[in-house]
Amino acid sequence: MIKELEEVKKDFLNEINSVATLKDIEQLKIKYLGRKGIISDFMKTIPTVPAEQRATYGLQINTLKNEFTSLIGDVTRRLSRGAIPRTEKELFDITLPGKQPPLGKKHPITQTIDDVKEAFARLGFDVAYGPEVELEYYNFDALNIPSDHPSRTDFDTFYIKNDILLRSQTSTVQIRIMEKQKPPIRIIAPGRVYRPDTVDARHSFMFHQVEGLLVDEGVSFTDLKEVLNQFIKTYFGKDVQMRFRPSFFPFTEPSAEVDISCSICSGKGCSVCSYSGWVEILGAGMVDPHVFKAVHYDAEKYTGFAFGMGIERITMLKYGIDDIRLFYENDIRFLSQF
Ligand code: 2U9
Repeated sequence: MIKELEEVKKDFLNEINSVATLKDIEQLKIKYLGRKGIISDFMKTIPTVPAEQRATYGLQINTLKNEFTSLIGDVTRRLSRGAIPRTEKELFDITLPGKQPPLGKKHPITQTIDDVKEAFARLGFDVAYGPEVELEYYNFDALNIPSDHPSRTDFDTFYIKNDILLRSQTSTVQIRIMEKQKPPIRIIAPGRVYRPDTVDARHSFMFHQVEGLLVDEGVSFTDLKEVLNQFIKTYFGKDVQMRFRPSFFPFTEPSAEVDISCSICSGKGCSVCSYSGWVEILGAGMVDPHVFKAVHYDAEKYTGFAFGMGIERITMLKYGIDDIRLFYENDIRFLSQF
């Protein structure tokens, strides 16, 4: 190869090695391969070369042109893939279709809490919250739970120290509200509660509850029944039936456990309802006068009702979920179905 062509090749290689953007490579291409570029200038000198050297000379220029074209192609592709930063203008292609960001959604437990809040908001209930680390007084004493009650032992309650524990029910919130406010009271208290149960398909050491409390003059058991009836119809559907069974809780008197017709088999009988057609969904009753005494309410003047239910439980019944652990495993395949 003649000396001038070797010089050109050396310059070209130096320059292409320091190229950083697509703009640089475009300029390099114009400089060497453009219509008025260096290679083109060499082409124009072919007729001036003696006839016997002309073919070799032409071939050398052409080889060089092919080499430059190929190298420019390589670097252009590398820069387009983003191996070397490109300018913002080069990155932005208005004609490309937009990217769909992956959209998250609410956890089914959060969704149920929202549904319950909405159902009770229609009936005039406010929402109240309180601490998960509680005093024994709010979790037991104020709720008329006797000092020898089995739920107070460390088989049923997580103690942090002496009289400080992880709340095992959200009733603590209602006591705290009643301490601060006079009737009328109409609240629901959703939140996490803790019990040292062995984890299985139906139990967890932490779950969610929502409890409700209504206190006013002249509140009767009939009011309780109709409030729960309204809630059940809103949450589970219009065709769901409700039934009350007598029960006992230290904080309500009289007390009841409430069943609904099985939402999985519509009461015909299935494994969820143990072929009885009914499933228990909550407990309820009229607030025991001892509880009113603890918060200095006049039990002669005021009456009230309270109820409590497990959020996981009602969610499982509504959607036919057979294992509580699914709520806590963060498996997107499960969570994305709701
Ligand atoms: C105050 C007075 C009374 C709340 C109530 C129940 C009945 C009940 C359980 C349902 C399933 C707990 O999650 S669960 O295991 N709850 O059966 N809860 S009455 O009674 C109250 C609350 C607050 C001041």
